[in-house]
Amino acid sequence: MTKIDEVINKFPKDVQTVIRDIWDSLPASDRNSLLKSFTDLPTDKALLHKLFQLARITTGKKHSVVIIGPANVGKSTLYNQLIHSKEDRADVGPLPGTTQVNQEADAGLFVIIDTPGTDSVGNEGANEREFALSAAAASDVVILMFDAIQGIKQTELELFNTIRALDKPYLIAVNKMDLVKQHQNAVITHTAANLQVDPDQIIPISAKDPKTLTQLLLAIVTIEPQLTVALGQALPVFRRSLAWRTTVNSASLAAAIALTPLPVLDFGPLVVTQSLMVLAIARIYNYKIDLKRARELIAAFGVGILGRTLFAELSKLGGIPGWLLSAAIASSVTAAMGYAVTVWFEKGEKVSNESFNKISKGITNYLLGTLKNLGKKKPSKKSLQESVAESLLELKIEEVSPPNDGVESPDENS
Ligand SMILES: Nc1nc2c(ncn2[C@@H]2O[C@H](COP(=O)(O)OP(=O)(O)OP(=O)(O)O)[C@@H](O)[C@H]2O)c(=O)[nH]1
Ligand SMILES: [Mg+2]
Repeated sequence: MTKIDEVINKFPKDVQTVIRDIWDSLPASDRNSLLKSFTDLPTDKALLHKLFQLARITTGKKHSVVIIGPANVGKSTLYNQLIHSKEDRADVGPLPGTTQVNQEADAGLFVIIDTPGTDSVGNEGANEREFALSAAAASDVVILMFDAIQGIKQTELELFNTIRALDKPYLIAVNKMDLVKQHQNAVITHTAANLQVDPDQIIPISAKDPKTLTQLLLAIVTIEPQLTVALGQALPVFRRSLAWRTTVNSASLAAAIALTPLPVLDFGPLVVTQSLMVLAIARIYNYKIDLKRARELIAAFGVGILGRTLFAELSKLGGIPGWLLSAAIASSVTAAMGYAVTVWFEKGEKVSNESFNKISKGITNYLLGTLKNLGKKKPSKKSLQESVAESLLELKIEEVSPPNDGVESPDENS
């Protein structure tokens, strides 16, 4: 344990306990393999922190998401969409005040909490408000819900300010958008103006219709990456986009790692990043694999060799700064890896090595194109990471690799 203590002690005091918790919750076999890789981990704290965040995805630590808002806005309806077991269903009704106490239920790896409306009157109303606000104070993420028709009045504004003062991640959802049809944009603009936030911060939903919840769920993932896995398990229709987001996070981290001038591509931190990505995607698809298996999968695609070949090939062309080349390659092979394991877990098909090489090369070229605007000078890790993430989120894999191209069945070559 000495080595891990050394690593943990590098962090600010207040995050040390969190990291210790995560570490302690990892199975012993994973701890041992990770410990081996720590020998050549970067000493950069931000990168380490990011790695631990990814590691957290692979552990079972439960987070809580609370839904809070005025009475009758549709909180319990949304809650019912997210819970795992029908037995936990909340009562929904047309009259305000249907929910009178907090209720919580399992939604995969995270817990979702439904609360009473915060704007009922009288002693009972005050109690209900208290229940709701204390749940918000105790949870990891707050979904603040308003009603498209009711809009934002003084009480809604006060509630918003109270939640904002908690200083924790929150999302603003406006529900019942189905009722305002052609006025949707106006509702969003008005709500944003009344709350004095950017219209992008307003997430329109119709809690009755699960198809309208993608943006909300992806927003939760963005503020709490640890919840990715949980959402994937709870709601299979979102698995592919969650897996891609996990891939993008890992691939942009890989780019930042590759900025450090070290023998490119198969040194510890990159492999750790890729392994954690594979574990996270496996968890999204409800497969339980260990770190050893994740590494075998990565090795099966020949990621290290491919990276070196690409590097040698592209540096011959000249004109591309070394840092840019290694960042683009580290990132693209990681992204291709994420794509390939997603196909594997989703369809049970192994992308052929030929096709994998083509995809990696395609993404490398794509990134070399989009990252040009960073200039010739080596950027900071943070801005590189952001640019890579932004580019990859816009990437359509089919554009760098034709669909149904070179897919083998898993038993031919596994
Ligand atoms: N049209 C429409 N109606 C909805 C939607 N979501 C919920 N409702 C309706 O709104 C009413 C209130 O829904 P609930 O989920 O009980 O609302 P709540 O916020 O939990 O209400 P309280 O528990 O009283 O605070 C019900 O009649 C729901 O069917 C939606 O997306 N569109
Ligand atoms: Mg309710």
